[in-house]
Amino acid sequence: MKTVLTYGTFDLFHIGHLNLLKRARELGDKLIVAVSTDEFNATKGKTTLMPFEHRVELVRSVRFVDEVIAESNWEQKISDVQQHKVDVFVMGSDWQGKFDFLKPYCDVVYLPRTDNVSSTELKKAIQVF
Ligand code: C2G
Repeated sequence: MKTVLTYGTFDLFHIGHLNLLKRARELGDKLIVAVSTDEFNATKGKTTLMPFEHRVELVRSVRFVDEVIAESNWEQKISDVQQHKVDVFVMGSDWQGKFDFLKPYCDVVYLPRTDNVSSTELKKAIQVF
């Protein structure tokens, strides 16, 4: 059993998120997704249109997501990797190198982002209507 772990906010769940999760899942047999809590986002000065519970439910509904956990701080990744016996940690390429400290614990893979879509762009587009 090869376990993959990734983290994200997943606000306004879109094709870029889906592509990332799909490719992450293809790197193993089980995909765990950590979704950032509203409180953790507040510490990053980040607001989301969707509350944590909605973002969790949307990610959990993706057929190739096996488990969803909460991301409530920056420090939990090593213990998450150890607790869930993670083999592969995956993030989009906008995080290239930022999580290399996990390399002693598991493989670290950065996947190319999907072009021309982001939660920020979608928010701007929605405001126009
Ligand atoms: N992503 C992507 N292509 C896009 C948009 C996002 O591949 N067009 C990827 C990001 O690289 C990330 C994942 O989808 O790996 C989730 O993106 P966000 O919800 O924006 O996550 P972020 O706010 O970067 O939170 O501790 C890490 C943080 O929780 C990451």
